[in-house]
Amino acid sequence: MTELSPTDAAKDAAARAAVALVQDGMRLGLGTGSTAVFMVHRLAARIRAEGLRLRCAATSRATCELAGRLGIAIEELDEIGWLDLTLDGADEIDPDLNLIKGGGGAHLREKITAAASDRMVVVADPAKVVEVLGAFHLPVEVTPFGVETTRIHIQRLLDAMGMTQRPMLLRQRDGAIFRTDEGNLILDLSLDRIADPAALGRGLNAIPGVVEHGLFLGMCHLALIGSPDGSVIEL
Ligand code: ABF
Repeated sequence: MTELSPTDAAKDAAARAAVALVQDGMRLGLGTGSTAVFMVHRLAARIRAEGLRLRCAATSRATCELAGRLGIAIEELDEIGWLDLTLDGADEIDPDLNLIKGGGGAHLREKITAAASDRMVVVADPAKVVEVLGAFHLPVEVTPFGVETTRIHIQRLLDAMGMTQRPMLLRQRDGAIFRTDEGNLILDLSLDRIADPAALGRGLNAIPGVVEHGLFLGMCHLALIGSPDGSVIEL
């Protein structure tokens, strides 16, 4: 195995600790992102070594394809119905285990999957741990229909909350407009500091055209923070 960078070693340590929570017969939600990639690899190794019998749902096409390549059978969430445990990454984790997720544009399926789970465990490197959410951009998934009016509604909400800034349409590296797995668009909010995440979440949820946002409040039961030396801190 090639030498991992300190950040990747931390991600892999968190992923290994999360996979150790998996018990034979569990119904699992598999997250998205680079830390989740380490988790899927570690899970595949355990399945091969121990013959674990699991039912797994993926939170994105990318995770579904990776799991398939590694021999993990993936089912639709609706085929499984309910999950015992979802293992996923995050962009920011605050002291109350509130999260910003969705940097990869997968937060709608991630939130549906986490909400259909008895437990949600997040895996991350130390850079994700923050005192206050907001330094990482907050993605808001919106319908293509009426996106400009939805942007106006969001701007008015932010103005009212003293967080004036212009939501930006997420684009791919080639400049094309990013589309989520559902074909929706992402408006990114660079808020720097979110003093009241619950109020912002309620405000966004009330805007027609907003499909889902990347604030995961009160959903995470445990955060596993890996270190480059292979140790893991539980939050
Ligand atoms: C996914 O993983 C996203 O919701 C989140 O933005 C991302 C974190 O990515 P990484 O693990 O690559 O830092 O769960």
